[in-house]
Amino acid sequence: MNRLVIVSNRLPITVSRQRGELVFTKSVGGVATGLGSIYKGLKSVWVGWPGIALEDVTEEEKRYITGKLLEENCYPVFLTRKEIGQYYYGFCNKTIWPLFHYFYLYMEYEWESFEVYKEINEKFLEKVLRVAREDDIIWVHDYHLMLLPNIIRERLKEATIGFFLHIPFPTYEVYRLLPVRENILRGLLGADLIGFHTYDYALHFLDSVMYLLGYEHTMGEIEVGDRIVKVDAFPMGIDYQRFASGIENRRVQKELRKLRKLTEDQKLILSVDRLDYTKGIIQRLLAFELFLERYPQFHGKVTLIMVAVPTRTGVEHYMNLKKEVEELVGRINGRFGQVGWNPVWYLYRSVPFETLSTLYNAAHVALVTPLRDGMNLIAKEYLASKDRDGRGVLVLSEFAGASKELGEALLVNPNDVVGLSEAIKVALDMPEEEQIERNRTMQERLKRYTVRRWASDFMETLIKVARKQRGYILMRVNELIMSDFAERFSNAEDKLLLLDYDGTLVPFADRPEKAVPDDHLKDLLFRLSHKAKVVIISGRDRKVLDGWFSDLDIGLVAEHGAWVKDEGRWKLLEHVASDWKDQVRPIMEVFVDRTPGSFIEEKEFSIAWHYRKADPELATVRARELKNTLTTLAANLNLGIVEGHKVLEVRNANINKGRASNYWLSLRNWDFILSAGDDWTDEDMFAVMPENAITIKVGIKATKAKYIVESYRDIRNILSLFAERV
Ligand code: GDG
Repeated sequence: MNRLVIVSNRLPITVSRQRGELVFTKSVGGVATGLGSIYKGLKSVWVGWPGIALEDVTEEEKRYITGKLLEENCYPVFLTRKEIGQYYYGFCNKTIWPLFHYFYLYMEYEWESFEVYKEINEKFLEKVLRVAREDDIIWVHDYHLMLLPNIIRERLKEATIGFFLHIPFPTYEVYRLLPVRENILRGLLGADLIGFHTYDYALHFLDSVMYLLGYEHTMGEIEVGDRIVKVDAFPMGIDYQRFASGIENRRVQKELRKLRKLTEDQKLILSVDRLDYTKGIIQRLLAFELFLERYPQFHGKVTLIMVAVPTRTGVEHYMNLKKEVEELVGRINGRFGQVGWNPVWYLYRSVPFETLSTLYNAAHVALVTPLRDGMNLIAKEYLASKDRDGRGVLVLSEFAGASKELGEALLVNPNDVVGLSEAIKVALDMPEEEQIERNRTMQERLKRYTVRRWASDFMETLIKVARKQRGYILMRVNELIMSDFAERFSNAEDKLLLLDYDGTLVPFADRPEKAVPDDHLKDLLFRLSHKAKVVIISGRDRKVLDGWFSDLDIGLVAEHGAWVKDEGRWKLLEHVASDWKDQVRPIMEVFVDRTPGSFIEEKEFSIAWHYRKADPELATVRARELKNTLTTLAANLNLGIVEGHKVLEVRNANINKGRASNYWLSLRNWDFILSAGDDWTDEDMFAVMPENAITIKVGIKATKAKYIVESYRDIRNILSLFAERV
């Protein structure tokens, strides 16, 4: 197995100074807890910030820390106070964090902070370059290091790089507010695989890439220059057994007994989060207050235990939030509290695992109600802790990524304080059988899809993508291969060149009639026509092809093979009907009206709906709709629906470029054959080529061709080499 290099902002171990001494503790937070539980099992090393500022340690201490961390396979990246301020508190947590959680009014942007963000990403790069070996898999995590994949790629062209975002990726309309939106996308696209917690986030990302960089995707694969980048959802799981067996821990049992004694006839509601404005803590408290107001019968009978873990304490919004939360807790306790009963127990600190496990075990209800959350592991950990008897109610925000997997929870809109207060009531009243039934279904899922499974799924996919990438690299035509082609060309007697036109010999134009052959191409074809049989094999109609090429001595194929022009005469390959067009045309016209920018192109034996000028997102949906609408009709009339590059074409099923190619192949005993094309319709041509033919696909896509080139320019280069040969 390859070694894994994990790269994240924080190491799983945090170094701090307590009473003058250096202390090493486990880091809290989703990324550290999630990955921390697996990285030791895998053959892996970890690169990250140890949590202490460079100014706060002496040179000797720095060496000591480095040595200690190395024992745990951790490699520290040290940061100065100023760097932490501008990178971590600045760009990461004042710009990206609020924006990606839809708090765009909280977003502050300073270009200097982004400069420092870049520098820190480069610092991480230096460390990665020192640590990583060839064949390692590099897995970069989260929003602190979004430029890293691409800068690693610039230095290690062939590296296998994965990236996972632990927070939401917002919808394009929100993402586009970011001043450096293109830089971030380009940074991420350096990875081979980009993972998100949910499909929504993945789709938002793909949208942004399409709108801002113009790259389309097919089934989540984006073609970026000469590489493929895969985008997919991998919902992060937890270490299920660790939480399920928490109850077996002696300390947990002891704490549990103590807690039960204290709260004997009470129902306990639990909330645990970092004290962050995205977590919906204020709304939760307001809902609890309203609940107490509406249902006095619960006074003295229910307690909300609220663990709020300190986080980003230097940032203004966090300081304000803390104040607001504390005032609200005070108000609720002052308003409803009685001697011997405080409605809210507020713990502003991080608690040890045993206490967390005790609280999960004791709580009748867990209130997990973030306004936005990438995933939320607390919800999952709570359910796992209830493995033994299945009791307990999870109230979960529909804005947490986890809600996509935990549909049996009581799902709530955390902004609806009234609804939330009612959900608390429903949760407290829920019959035990119902609790168990709901929880068992969710527990089964969590047991299967653990954090280990999540990591192995991600890595497996990453390795697959990287392999495919290597496959493409092997298929790519380089200078050496080109000169071999030229050699074979000049040694042969009877040479056949079957060339698609749009996208293969010329770039795409926004309207088909604009893609007129330029002088250079005409000259090239002219020179080639004296050395080989040149055939343009196109989807265009006879008139257009004649208009462009009738002055050259070359063969033509029009309408994907309906017509062949050999020795100056057009012939039909066989009799084909075209009366079906009257049925298809009106349907397509409706789609033209509904999709601004799209248009119909009618040929003798086919009709095509072009959408390359339409809004890409709308057009993709419409293309799918149109295809569905036409499918039954097509089957009845023996028609084929062909998807080309931003075009949907309907034509007789038995006409295709394969049949047309056969016509030319059978004319002579060719000892050199080259065919080139760029879209689906050309695959029929590749399919009928004899074993010794050179087949070239333009663009990196799945193909039957043997070789790949990046653009029409490469095809012209190859043809020029042929033309120059004596
Ligand atoms: C980010 C995303 C995503 C918390 N307090 C204590 C404690 N924890 C542990 C929990 C849990 C983790 O920290 C918190 O994870 P979350 O998922 O709730 O939230 P974030 O820290 O915001 O994490 C989030 C996550 O990354 C993973 O991708 O789910 O959406 O925001 O594991 O157990 N552990 C202990 N004491 C505490 O006081 N021992």
